[in-house]
Amino acid sequence: MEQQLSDDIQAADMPVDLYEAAKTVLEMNDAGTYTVPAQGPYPHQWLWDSCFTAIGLRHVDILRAQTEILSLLRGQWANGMLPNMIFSPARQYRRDRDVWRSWLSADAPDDVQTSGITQPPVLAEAAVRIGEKLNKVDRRAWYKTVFPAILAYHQWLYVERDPHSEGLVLQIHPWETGLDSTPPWIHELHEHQLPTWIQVVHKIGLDNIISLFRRDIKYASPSQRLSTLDALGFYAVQRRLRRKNYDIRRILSHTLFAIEDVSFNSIFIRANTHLRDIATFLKVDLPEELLESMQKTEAAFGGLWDPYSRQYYSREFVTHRLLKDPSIGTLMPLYTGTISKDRAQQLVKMIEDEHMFGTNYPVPSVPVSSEWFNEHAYWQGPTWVNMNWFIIDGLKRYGYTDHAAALTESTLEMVKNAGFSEYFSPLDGSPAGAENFSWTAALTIDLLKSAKK
Ligand code: 2M8
Repeated sequence: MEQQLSDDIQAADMPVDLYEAAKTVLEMNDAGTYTVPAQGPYPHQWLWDSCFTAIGLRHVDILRAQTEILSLLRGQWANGMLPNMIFSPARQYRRDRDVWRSWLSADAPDDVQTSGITQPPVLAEAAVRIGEKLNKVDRRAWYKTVFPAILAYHQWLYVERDPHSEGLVLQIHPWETGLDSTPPWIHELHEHQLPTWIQVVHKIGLDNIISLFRRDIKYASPSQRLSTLDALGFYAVQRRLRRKNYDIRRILSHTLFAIEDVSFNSIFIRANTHLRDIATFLKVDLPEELLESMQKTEAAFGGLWDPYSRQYYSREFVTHRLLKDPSIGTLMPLYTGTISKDRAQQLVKMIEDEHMFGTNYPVPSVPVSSEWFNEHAYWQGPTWVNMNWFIIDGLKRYGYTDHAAALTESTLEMVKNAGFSEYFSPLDGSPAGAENFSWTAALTIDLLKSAKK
């Protein structure tokens, strides 16, 4: 009650138009028990999108925020996996469901159709953020409801995605990182995973015809999306996973395309901390084996640091080779809260550097000095509000409150000027991608609320 009152007072001081406009976007994208990322290009439920949406919605309607999370759990597989997409059952999306054929795996749920891969584990963060808004009795009930699912999910990540018990978890498709076209992954895709048929299609210029069938470029300029060559590459990886019935042993038995992504693992470390906190609150013990794995992850994470360039990178699972195409992933360890103060300071220096991430509207998804940088090209340059949200949270926890406040302000200004776009140019803040994007709206609400704290 007390918390609710103080939030109401804060809401009174907010730029009402931005807050109200953000609420309207979420209402517009509300599909009943979940929120679609955007009308048109994204008609299904996505894993980390719903988590971000719930983080914003908790300020508006806590019950609806809880429903958003619970509707995600209906997609959980029997082995604990949470899929990155739960498909709309509408007739017109049959092709999307058929591409994945989740029914090929005995672990997939019977009543909903899903993808066969996951996305960054933001679920524990969303659960805790909702928990913060509840009184102790309601929080206990809430945690009791979601704890088994989060526990099963984290255990699955260790069992299937850390097969050698080395500590870091691997990803098997760029979509699992949420940063689809991020340079290190695209580089690897071209190195290991472009079958000859795709190269032939590209050579004879058939990609133009294939583009006609792409839903995403009906809603955004092709220059702001994945190239058709890369989209075909993604499709080839997905088809291979499907051929193996999403069985991880069969998938990993013959592949060089498995990466321990720095951004995913950063989010996982933070999520483990949240899971431990939830267990403490509920006074339940986490399995010893899981606690050991969590410790191992924090220790192994140091292996992603390159002392020469003083940056973090993702690495190949098989060879442990660091993938040194620079990207926003290098900053995500700030969000873990477990790296040293010295390393955090190195990362903050890069955020300040105008030749790297210190643009007019930070934080670019690729540093401006990189040959990959392109201000409007999907995950190869633009600023994304969800990434800023992670970085702001990390900056605060490492004591960089002024940096966090400045980044909050520039993010809100960008949204206020350009609307709730999917992403933005880090140079002039101009909008790109889909319009009326849910996580941009939801996290705007959260930033508006948190800016006062
Ligand atoms: C984008 O990814 C999907 C596939 O999962 C796509 O390209 O169609 C990414 O930006 C991802 O992070 C996001 O969750 C999804 C929906 O917003 O779109």
